[in-house]
Amino acid sequence: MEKPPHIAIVPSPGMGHLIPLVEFAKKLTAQHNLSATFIIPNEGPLSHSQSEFLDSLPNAINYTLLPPVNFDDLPQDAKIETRISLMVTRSVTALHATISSMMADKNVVALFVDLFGTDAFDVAVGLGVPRYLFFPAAAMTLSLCLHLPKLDQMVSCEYRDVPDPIQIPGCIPVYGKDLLDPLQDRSNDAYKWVLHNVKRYFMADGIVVNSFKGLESGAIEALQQVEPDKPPVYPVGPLIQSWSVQSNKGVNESSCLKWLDDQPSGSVLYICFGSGGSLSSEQFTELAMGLEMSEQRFIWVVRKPNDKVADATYLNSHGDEGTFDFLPKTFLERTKNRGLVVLNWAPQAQILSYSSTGGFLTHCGWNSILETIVLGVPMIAWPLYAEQKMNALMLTEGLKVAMRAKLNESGIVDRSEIVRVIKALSKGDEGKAIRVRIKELKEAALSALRKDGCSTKTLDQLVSKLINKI
Ligand code: UPG
Repeated sequence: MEKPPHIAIVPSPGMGHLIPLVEFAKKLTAQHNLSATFIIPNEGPLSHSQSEFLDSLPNAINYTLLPPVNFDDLPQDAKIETRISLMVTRSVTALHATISSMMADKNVVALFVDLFGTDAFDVAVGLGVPRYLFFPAAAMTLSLCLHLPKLDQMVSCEYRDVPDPIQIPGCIPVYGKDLLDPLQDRSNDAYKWVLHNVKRYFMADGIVVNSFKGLESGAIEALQQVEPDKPPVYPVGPLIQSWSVQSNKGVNESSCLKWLDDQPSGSVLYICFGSGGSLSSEQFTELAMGLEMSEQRFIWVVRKPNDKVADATYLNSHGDEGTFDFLPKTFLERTKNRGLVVLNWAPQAQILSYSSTGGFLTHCGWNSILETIVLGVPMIAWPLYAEQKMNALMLTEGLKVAMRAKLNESGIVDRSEIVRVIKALSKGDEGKAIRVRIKELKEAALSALRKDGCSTKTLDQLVSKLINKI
Protein backbone atom coordinates (compact mmCIF):
# COMPACT_ATOMS: atom_id res chain seq x y z
CA MET A 1 0.00 0.00 0.00
CA GLU A 2 1.34 3.45 -0.89
CA LYS A 3 2.40 5.60 2.07
CA PRO A 4 0.47 8.86 2.67
CA PRO A 5 1.83 11.90 0.80
CA HIS A 6 4.41 14.01 2.59
CA ILE A 7 5.95 17.35 1.63
CA ALA A 8 9.38 18.73 2.51
CA ILE A 9 9.57 22.48 3.05
CA VAL A 10 12.77 24.53 3.15
CA PRO A 11 11.99 28.01 4.52
CA SER A 12 14.37 30.81 5.29
CA PRO A 13 14.27 31.24 9.06
CA GLY A 14 12.79 34.79 9.38
CA MET A 15 9.28 34.91 10.85
CA GLY A 16 7.91 36.79 7.81
CA HIS A 17 8.54 33.67 5.73
CA LEU A 18 7.96 30.98 8.34
CA ILE A 19 4.49 32.20 9.30
CA PRO A 20 2.84 32.01 5.83
CA LEU A 21 4.62 28.73 4.98
CA VAL A 22 3.32 27.19 8.19
CA GLU A 23 -0.18 28.41 7.38
CA PHE A 24 0.16 26.85 3.93
CA ALA A 25 1.34 23.55 5.46
CA LYS A 26 -1.54 23.65 7.93
CA LYS A 27 -4.05 23.93 5.07
CA LEU A 28 -2.46 20.98 3.29
CA THR A 29 -2.31 18.81 6.38
CA ALA A 30 -5.67 19.69 7.98
CA GLN A 31 -7.80 19.79 4.85
CA HIS A 32 -6.03 17.38 2.53
CA ASN A 33 -4.46 14.71 4.78
CA LEU A 34 -0.87 15.37 3.83
CA SER A 35 1.94 15.62 6.35
CA ALA A 36 4.91 17.96 6.20
CA THR A 37 8.44 18.48 7.51
CA PHE A 38 10.12 21.88 7.72
CA ILE A 39 13.87 21.52 7.13
CA ILE A 40 15.39 24.76 8.34
CA PRO A 41 18.75 26.18 7.26
CA ASN A 42 20.21 28.53 9.86
CA GLU A 43 23.35 30.31 11.03
CA GLY A 44 22.99 29.46 14.72
CA PRO A 45 20.34 29.04 17.40
CA LEU A 46 16.84 30.24 16.52
CA SER A 47 15.37 33.20 18.36
CA HIS A 48 12.88 32.88 21.18
CA SER A 49 9.89 33.74 18.94
CA GLN A 50 11.00 31.37 16.17
CA SER A 51 11.50 28.42 18.55
CA GLU A 52 8.25 29.02 20.36
CA PHE A 53 6.41 29.30 17.06
CA LEU A 54 7.89 26.05 15.71
CA ASP A 55 7.32 24.17 18.96
CA SER A 56 3.60 24.91 18.70
CA LEU A 57 3.12 23.25 15.29
CA PRO A 58 0.32 20.70 14.96
CA ASN A 59 1.16 16.95 14.97
CA ALA A 60 1.12 16.50 11.19
CA ILE A 61 3.91 19.09 10.82
CA ASN A 62 7.45 18.40 12.07
CA TYR A 63 10.57 20.46 11.87
CA THR A 64 14.24 19.77 11.87
CA LEU A 65 17.19 22.17 11.93
CA LEU A 66 20.08 21.68 9.52
CA PRO A 67 23.61 22.14 10.89
CA PRO A 68 24.34 25.89 11.18
CA VAL A 69 26.29 27.35 8.26
CA ASN A 70 29.50 29.26 8.82
CA PHE A 71 29.57 32.91 7.73
CA ASP A 72 33.03 33.84 9.07
CA ASP A 73 34.12 34.68 5.51
CA LEU A 74 31.25 37.12 4.85
CA PRO A 75 31.88 40.85 5.14
CA GLN A 76 30.18 42.48 8.13
CA ASP A 77 27.92 44.48 5.83
CA ALA A 78 26.69 41.52 3.74
CA LYS A 79 23.03 42.18 3.02
CA ILE A 80 20.21 40.02 4.28
CA GLU A 81 19.36 38.64 0.80
CA THR A 82 22.98 37.44 0.47
CA ARG A 83 22.91 35.81 3.90
CA ILE A 84 19.60 34.03 3.37
CA SER A 85 20.54 32.77 -0.12
CA LEU A 86 23.95 31.55 1.08
CA MET A 87 22.37 29.86 4.07
CA VAL A 88 20.49 27.62 1.64
CA THR A 89 23.39 27.21 -0.80
CA ARG A 90 25.74 26.13 1.99
CA SER A 91 23.15 23.69 3.34
CA VAL A 92 22.61 21.76 0.12
CA THR A 93 24.68 18.70 1.12
CA ALA A 94 23.00 18.42 4.53
CA LEU A 95 19.62 18.94 2.87
CA HIS A 96 20.28 16.16 0.40
CA ALA A 97 21.14 13.76 3.25
CA THR A 98 18.03 14.78 5.23
CA ILE A 99 15.59 14.38 2.34
CA SER A 100 17.05 11.11 1.11
CA SER A 101 16.80 9.55 4.57
CA MET A 102 13.25 10.92 4.84
CA MET A 103 12.40 9.20 1.56
CA ALA A 104 13.28 5.82 3.09
CA ASP A 105 10.08 5.84 5.13
CA LYS A 106 7.98 8.65 3.65
CA ASN A 107 6.29 9.24 0.31
CA VAL A 108 7.81 12.67 -0.40
CA VAL A 109 5.63 14.17 -3.15
CA ALA A 110 7.16 17.65 -3.35
CA LEU A 111 9.88 19.97 -2.11
CA PHE A 112 8.81 23.57 -1.43
CA VAL A 113 11.34 26.36 -1.05
CA ASP A 114 10.79 30.05 -0.49
CA LEU A 115 12.00 33.00 -2.52
CA PHE A 116 15.74 32.80 -1.76
CA GLY A 117 15.95 28.99 -1.57
CA THR A 118 16.11 27.86 -5.19
CA ASP A 119 19.53 26.21 -4.85
CA ALA A 120 17.63 23.50 -2.99
CA PHE A 121 15.93 22.65 -6.32
CA ASP A 122 19.14 20.78 -7.25
CA VAL A 123 18.50 18.37 -4.37
CA ALA A 124 14.94 17.76 -5.62
CA VAL A 125 16.17 17.17 -9.18
CA GLY A 126 18.82 14.73 -7.91
CA LEU A 127 16.25 12.78 -5.88
CA GLY A 128 13.49 12.89 -8.49
CA VAL A 129 11.12 14.93 -6.28
CA PRO A 130 8.87 17.62 -7.88
CA ARG A 131 9.95 21.15 -6.89
CA TYR A 132 7.84 24.14 -5.99
CA LEU A 133 8.38 27.72 -4.99
CA PHE A 134 6.25 29.27 -2.22
CA PHE A 135 6.26 33.03 -2.72
CA PRO A 136 5.28 34.75 0.55
CA ALA A 137 5.07 38.28 -0.90
CA ALA A 138 2.70 40.03 -3.33
CA ALA A 139 1.85 38.81 -6.84
CA MET A 140 3.19 42.21 -7.92
CA THR A 141 6.61 41.36 -6.47
CA LEU A 142 6.50 37.91 -8.08
CA SER A 143 5.64 39.53 -11.42
CA LEU A 144 8.68 41.80 -11.03
CA CYS A 145 10.89 38.83 -10.13
CA LEU A 146 9.83 36.82 -13.19
CA HIS A 147 10.41 39.94 -15.34
CA LEU A 148 13.79 40.74 -13.76
CA PRO A 149 16.01 38.62 -16.03
CA LYS A 150 14.60 40.65 -19.00
CA LEU A 151 14.98 43.97 -17.16
CA ASP A 152 18.54 43.06 -16.30
CA GLN A 153 19.25 42.65 -20.02
CA MET A 154 17.34 45.75 -21.14
CA VAL A 155 18.58 48.28 -18.57
CA SER A 156 22.28 49.07 -18.35
CA CYS A 157 22.29 51.73 -15.60
CA GLU A 158 21.05 51.54 -12.01
CA TYR A 159 17.25 51.11 -12.02
CA ARG A 160 16.91 54.20 -9.80
CA ASP A 161 18.45 56.28 -12.63
CA VAL A 162 15.89 55.18 -15.24
CA PRO A 163 13.85 58.37 -15.86
CA ASP A 164 10.47 56.70 -16.56
CA PRO A 165 8.57 54.37 -14.27
CA ILE A 166 9.23 50.68 -14.86
CA GLN A 167 6.33 48.64 -16.19
CA ILE A 168 5.92 45.43 -14.23
CA PRO A 169 3.56 43.06 -16.11
CA GLY A 170 -0.02 43.53 -14.85
CA CYS A 171 0.88 46.15 -12.21
CA ILE A 172 0.93 49.89 -11.58
CA PRO A 173 4.15 51.47 -12.92
CA VAL A 174 6.89 51.84 -10.32
CA TYR A 175 9.89 54.17 -10.36
CA GLY A 176 13.24 52.39 -10.07
CA LYS A 177 13.93 53.98 -6.67
CA ASP A 178 10.86 52.22 -5.28
CA LEU A 179 11.77 48.71 -6.46
CA LEU A 180 13.06 46.10 -3.99
CA ASP A 181 16.01 47.17 -1.86
CA PRO A 182 18.47 44.63 -3.34
CA LEU A 183 17.74 46.08 -6.80
CA GLN A 184 19.06 49.48 -5.73
CA ASP A 185 22.74 48.60 -6.17
CA ARG A 186 23.45 46.24 -9.03
CA SER A 187 27.09 45.83 -8.05
CA ASN A 188 26.21 44.46 -4.61
CA ASP A 189 26.14 40.69 -4.07
CA ALA A 190 22.55 40.96 -2.86
CA TYR A 191 21.46 41.91 -6.41
CA LYS A 192 23.41 39.00 -7.86
CA TRP A 193 21.76 36.58 -5.45
CA VAL A 194 18.29 37.89 -6.25
CA LEU A 195 18.97 37.54 -9.97
CA HIS A 196 20.42 34.06 -9.46
CA ASN A 197 17.29 32.95 -7.59
CA VAL A 198 14.70 34.52 -9.89
CA LYS A 199 16.30 32.92 -12.95
CA ARG A 200 15.87 29.57 -11.21
CA TYR A 201 12.16 30.24 -10.50
CA PHE A 202 11.67 28.98 -14.07
CA MET A 203 12.89 25.50 -12.96
CA ALA A 204 9.89 25.12 -10.63
CA ASP A 205 7.03 22.72 -11.35
CA GLY A 206 4.75 25.39 -9.92
CA ILE A 207 4.77 28.66 -7.95
CA VAL A 208 2.38 29.21 -5.06
CA VAL A 209 1.74 32.88 -4.25
CA ASN A 210 0.10 34.23 -1.10
CA SER A 211 -2.39 36.52 -2.82
CA PHE A 212 -5.82 36.38 -4.45
CA LYS A 213 -7.56 37.69 -7.55
CA GLY A 214 -9.82 40.15 -5.71
CA LEU A 215 -6.70 41.91 -4.43
CA GLU A 216 -4.26 41.73 -7.33
CA SER A 217 -6.23 40.81 -10.44
CA GLY A 218 -3.86 42.47 -12.95
CA ALA A 219 -0.68 40.90 -11.60
CA ILE A 220 -2.30 37.48 -11.24
CA GLU A 221 -3.69 37.56 -14.79
CA ALA A 222 -0.23 38.46 -16.10
CA LEU A 223 1.37 35.69 -14.03
CA GLN A 224 -1.12 33.13 -15.29
CA GLN A 225 -0.64 33.94 -18.96
CA VAL A 226 0.81 30.80 -20.47
CA GLU A 227 4.31 31.29 -21.86
CA PRO A 228 6.99 28.76 -22.78
CA ASP A 229 9.08 27.72 -19.75
CA LYS A 230 6.92 29.71 -17.32
CA PRO A 231 5.72 27.55 -14.40
CA PRO A 232 2.01 27.56 -13.50
CA VAL A 233 1.20 30.09 -10.75
CA TYR A 234 -1.24 29.19 -7.95
CA PRO A 235 -2.70 32.13 -5.95
CA VAL A 236 -3.95 30.54 -2.71
CA GLY A 237 -4.12 33.54 -0.38
CA PRO A 238 -4.74 35.19 1.86
CA LEU A 239 -3.00 32.74 4.21
CA ILE A 240 -2.67 34.58 7.49
CA GLN A 241 -1.38 33.71 10.92
CA SER A 242 -4.01 31.87 12.93
CA TRP A 243 -4.48 32.83 16.54
CA SER A 244 -3.73 29.42 17.99
CA VAL A 245 -0.13 29.52 16.72
CA GLN A 246 0.65 33.01 17.97
CA SER A 247 4.25 32.72 18.96
CA ASN A 248 4.41 34.71 22.13
CA LYS A 249 1.99 33.51 24.73
CA GLY A 250 3.88 35.36 27.46
CA VAL A 251 3.55 38.66 29.20
CA ASN A 252 3.00 40.65 26.01
CA GLU A 253 0.00 38.69 24.83
CA SER A 254 -2.06 38.87 28.00
CA SER A 255 -1.21 42.50 28.76
CA CYS A 256 -2.05 43.69 25.22
CA LEU A 257 -5.35 41.92 25.01
CA LYS A 258 -6.44 42.90 28.51
CA TRP A 259 -5.57 46.51 27.75
CA LEU A 260 -7.46 46.44 24.43
CA ASP A 261 -10.56 45.13 26.20
CA ASP A 262 -10.79 48.39 28.12
CA GLN A 263 -10.52 50.75 25.10
CA PRO A 264 -13.45 52.22 23.15
CA SER A 265 -14.36 50.70 19.80
CA GLY A 266 -12.08 51.69 16.87
CA SER A 267 -10.01 53.99 19.09
CA VAL A 268 -6.54 52.37 19.09
CA LEU A 269 -3.73 52.76 16.56
CA TYR A 270 -1.49 49.67 16.44
CA ILE A 271 2.12 50.41 15.42
CA CYS A 272 4.52 47.67 14.39
CA PHE A 273 7.36 47.35 11.87
CA GLY A 274 7.13 43.60 11.27
CA SER A 275 9.30 40.86 12.63
CA GLY A 276 12.57 42.74 12.36
CA GLY A 277 12.13 46.40 11.41
CA SER A 278 14.04 49.01 13.44
CA LEU A 279 14.07 52.81 13.24
CA SER A 280 17.06 55.12 13.59
CA SER A 281 17.39 56.87 16.96
CA GLU A 282 16.26 60.19 15.47
CA GLN A 283 13.26 58.61 13.73
CA PHE A 284 12.32 56.70 16.84
CA THR A 285 12.22 59.89 18.91
CA GLU A 286 10.13 61.70 16.26
CA LEU A 287 7.61 58.85 16.28
CA ALA A 288 7.41 58.91 20.07
CA MET A 289 6.92 62.68 20.13
CA GLY A 290 4.40 62.61 17.27
CA LEU A 291 2.38 59.92 19.00
CA GLU A 292 2.32 61.87 22.20
CA MET A 293 1.33 65.12 20.45
CA SER A 294 -1.46 63.40 18.51
CA GLU A 295 -3.18 62.35 21.75
CA GLN A 296 -4.06 59.12 19.98
CA ARG A 297 -4.60 55.84 21.90
CA PHE A 298 -1.97 53.35 20.75
CA ILE A 299 -0.18 50.02 21.12
CA TRP A 300 3.41 50.40 19.93
CA VAL A 301 5.74 47.43 19.45
CA VAL A 302 9.20 48.93 20.02
CA ARG A 303 12.68 47.64 19.25
CA LYS A 304 15.99 49.17 20.16
CA PRO A 305 16.76 51.80 17.48
CA ASN A 306 19.47 51.01 14.96
CA ASP A 307 21.25 53.80 13.06
CA LYS A 308 22.78 51.49 10.43
CA VAL A 309 20.15 49.15 9.01
CA ALA A 310 16.36 48.94 9.14
CA ASP A 311 16.24 45.13 9.06
CA ALA A 312 18.56 44.73 12.05
CA THR A 313 16.63 42.03 13.88
CA TYR A 314 14.94 40.32 10.92
CA LEU A 315 16.60 36.94 11.40
CA ASN A 316 16.44 36.97 15.18
CA SER A 317 13.28 38.67 16.46
CA HIS A 318 13.51 38.61 20.23
CA GLY A 319 11.11 37.53 22.90
CA ASP A 320 9.96 39.91 25.57
CA GLU A 321 13.26 40.26 27.41
CA GLY A 322 15.08 43.63 27.67
CA THR A 323 14.29 47.14 28.88
CA PHE A 324 12.70 50.34 27.57
CA ASP A 325 15.86 52.44 28.15
CA PHE A 326 15.84 53.76 24.60
CA LEU A 327 12.42 55.47 24.91
CA PRO A 328 12.45 59.25 25.48
CA LYS A 329 12.72 59.98 29.19
CA THR A 330 9.36 59.76 31.01
CA PHE A 331 7.53 58.86 27.75
CA LEU A 332 5.90 55.83 29.39
CA GLU A 333 4.77 57.91 32.32
CA ARG A 334 3.40 60.72 30.12
CA THR A 335 1.41 58.42 27.82
CA LYS A 336 0.35 55.72 30.26
CA ASN A 337 -3.31 56.68 30.22
CA ARG A 338 -3.74 56.16 26.53
CA GLY A 339 -0.82 54.09 25.26
CA LEU A 340 0.72 50.66 25.71
CA VAL A 341 4.34 50.09 24.71
CA VAL A 342 5.35 46.48 24.04
CA LEU A 343 8.92 45.27 23.69
CA ASN A 344 9.91 43.43 20.46
CA TRP A 345 6.91 41.22 19.81
CA ALA A 346 3.14 41.43 20.24
CA PRO A 347 0.25 39.13 19.25
CA GLN A 348 -0.35 41.11 16.06
CA ALA A 349 -3.13 39.13 14.40
CA GLN A 350 -5.14 39.09 17.63
CA ILE A 351 -4.62 42.81 18.18
CA LEU A 352 -5.85 43.53 14.65
CA SER A 353 -8.94 41.39 15.27
CA TYR A 354 -10.05 43.43 18.31
CA SER A 355 -12.90 45.88 17.74
CA SER A 356 -11.03 48.54 19.76
CA THR A 357 -8.26 48.56 17.10
CA GLY A 358 -9.09 51.28 14.57
CA GLY A 359 -5.87 51.64 12.55
CA PHE A 360 -2.47 50.10 11.84
CA LEU A 361 0.74 52.01 11.21
CA THR A 362 2.68 49.35 9.31
CA HIS A 363 6.03 48.86 7.57
CA CYS A 364 4.03 47.19 4.76
CA GLY A 365 5.38 43.66 5.08
CA TRP A 366 3.10 41.45 2.99
CA ASN A 367 1.89 39.30 5.91
CA SER A 368 0.94 42.39 7.89
CA ILE A 369 -0.96 43.71 4.86
CA LEU A 370 -2.89 40.47 4.37
CA GLU A 371 -3.75 40.26 8.08
CA THR A 372 -4.96 43.85 7.99
CA ILE A 373 -7.11 43.21 4.92
CA VAL A 374 -8.68 40.04 6.32
CA LEU A 375 -9.44 41.88 9.56
CA GLY A 376 -10.60 45.08 7.80
CA VAL A 377 -8.32 47.64 9.50
CA PRO A 378 -7.30 50.90 7.71
CA MET A 379 -3.57 51.54 7.40
CA ILE A 380 -0.83 54.15 7.55
CA ALA A 381 1.99 53.02 5.24
CA TRP A 382 5.54 53.50 6.50
CA PRO A 383 7.78 51.26 4.37
CA LEU A 384 11.31 50.49 5.58
CA TYR A 385 13.16 47.88 3.48
CA ALA A 386 12.86 44.83 1.15
CA GLU A 387 9.86 45.29 -1.22
CA GLN A 388 7.92 47.41 1.24
CA LYS A 389 7.97 50.60 -0.87
CA MET A 390 6.28 48.71 -3.70
CA ASN A 391 3.66 47.39 -1.29
CA ALA A 392 3.10 50.90 0.05
CA LEU A 393 2.51 52.18 -3.50
CA MET A 394 0.02 49.41 -4.13
CA LEU A 395 -1.84 50.26 -0.90
CA THR A 396 -1.91 54.03 -1.37
CA GLU A 397 -2.06 54.60 -5.14
CA GLY A 398 -3.47 51.31 -6.35
CA LEU A 399 -5.95 50.00 -3.77
CA LYS A 400 -6.33 53.28 -1.83
CA VAL A 401 -6.64 51.57 1.56
CA ALA A 402 -3.78 53.39 3.30
CA MET A 403 -2.42 56.87 3.90
CA ARG A 404 1.28 57.46 3.41
CA ALA A 405 3.49 58.97 6.11
CA LYS A 406 5.76 61.34 4.13
CA LEU A 407 9.48 61.85 4.61
CA ASN A 408 10.94 65.36 4.99
CA GLU A 409 14.10 66.52 3.13
CA SER A 410 16.28 64.75 5.68
CA GLY A 411 14.53 61.45 5.03
CA ILE A 412 12.67 61.50 8.36
CA VAL A 413 8.93 61.34 9.05
CA ASP A 414 8.82 64.24 11.48
CA ARG A 415 6.51 64.63 14.44
CA SER A 416 4.14 67.08 12.73
CA GLU A 417 3.69 64.68 9.79
CA ILE A 418 2.96 61.90 12.26
CA VAL A 419 0.27 63.99 13.91
CA ARG A 420 -1.16 64.94 10.48
CA VAL A 421 -1.40 61.41 9.18
CA ILE A 422 -2.86 59.98 12.40
CA LYS A 423 -5.55 62.68 12.53
CA ALA A 424 -6.32 62.31 8.81
CA LEU A 425 -6.82 58.56 9.21
CA SER A 426 -9.03 58.77 12.25
CA LYS A 427 -11.02 61.92 11.48
CA GLY A 428 -10.63 63.10 7.86
CA ASP A 429 -12.63 62.31 4.69
CA GLU A 430 -9.77 60.30 3.24
CA GLY A 431 -9.74 58.14 6.36
CA LYS A 432 -13.48 57.59 5.98
CA ALA A 433 -13.08 56.53 2.32
CA ILE A 434 -10.24 54.19 3.30
CA ARG A 435 -12.44 52.52 5.92
CA VAL A 436 -15.11 51.83 3.30
CA ARG A 437 -12.62 50.38 0.81
CA ILE A 438 -10.85 48.16 3.33
CA LYS A 439 -14.20 46.59 4.25
CA GLU A 440 -14.78 45.82 0.55
CA LEU A 441 -11.36 44.15 0.33
CA LYS A 442 -12.10 42.20 3.50
CA GLU A 443 -15.22 40.81 1.81
CA ALA A 444 -13.19 39.89 -1.29
CA ALA A 445 -10.63 38.12 0.93
CA LEU A 446 -13.29 36.14 2.79
CA SER A 447 -14.94 35.19 -0.48
CA ALA A 448 -11.64 33.89 -1.95
CA LEU A 449 -11.36 31.56 1.07
CA ARG A 450 -14.92 30.20 1.01
CA LYS A 451 -15.49 26.56 0.05
CA ASP A 452 -16.20 27.55 -3.56
CA GLY A 453 -13.83 30.58 -3.51
CA CYS A 454 -11.07 31.02 -6.09
CA SER A 455 -8.17 30.42 -3.67
CA THR A 456 -9.79 27.28 -2.22
CA LYS A 457 -10.34 25.86 -5.72
CA THR A 458 -6.77 26.70 -6.72
CA LEU A 459 -5.42 24.92 -3.64
CA ASP A 460 -7.54 21.84 -4.48
CA GLN A 461 -6.06 21.77 -7.99
CA LEU A 462 -2.55 22.09 -6.60
CA VAL A 463 -3.09 19.29 -4.07
CA SER A 464 -4.36 16.92 -6.72
CA LYS A 465 -1.27 17.72 -8.80
CA LEU A 466 0.96 17.07 -5.77
CA ILE A 467 -0.70 13.82 -4.77
CA ASN A 468 -0.63 12.47 -8.30
CA LYS A 469 2.91 13.80 -8.87
CA ILE A 470 1.91 15.34 -12.23
N1 UPG B 1 4.32 39.68 13.96
C1 UPG B 1 3.73 39.46 15.18
N2 UPG B 1 4.11 40.27 16.20
C2 UPG B 1 5.03 41.25 16.09
C3 UPG B 1 5.62 41.46 14.82
C4 UPG B 1 5.25 40.67 13.78
O1 UPG B 1 2.88 38.57 15.35
O2 UPG B 1 5.31 41.94 17.07
C5 UPG B 1 3.93 38.82 12.83
C6 UPG B 1 2.92 39.52 11.95
O3 UPG B 1 1.60 39.28 12.41
C7 UPG B 1 3.22 38.89 10.59
C8 UPG B 1 4.71 38.61 10.65
O4 UPG B 1 5.07 38.57 12.02
O5 UPG B 1 2.52 37.68 10.47
C9 UPG B 1 5.52 39.70 9.99
O6 UPG B 1 5.45 39.56 8.61
P1 UPG B 1 5.50 40.82 7.62
O7 UPG B 1 4.49 41.80 7.98
O8 UPG B 1 5.41 40.28 6.23
O9 UPG B 1 6.87 41.50 7.90
P2 UPG B 1 8.39 40.97 7.90
O10 UPG B 1 8.60 40.07 8.99
O11 UPG B 1 9.22 42.16 7.82
O12 UPG B 1 8.46 40.12 6.49
C10 UPG B 1 9.43 39.93 5.50
C11 UPG B 1 9.84 41.18 4.72
C12 UPG B 1 8.61 41.81 4.09
C13 UPG B 1 7.95 40.78 3.18
C14 UPG B 1 7.62 39.52 3.96
C15 UPG B 1 7.08 38.41 3.07
O13 UPG B 1 10.47 42.09 5.59
O14 UPG B 1 8.97 42.96 3.36
O15 UPG B 1 6.76 41.32 2.62
O16 UPG B 1 8.79 39.02 4.60
O17 UPG B 1 8.01 38.08 2.08
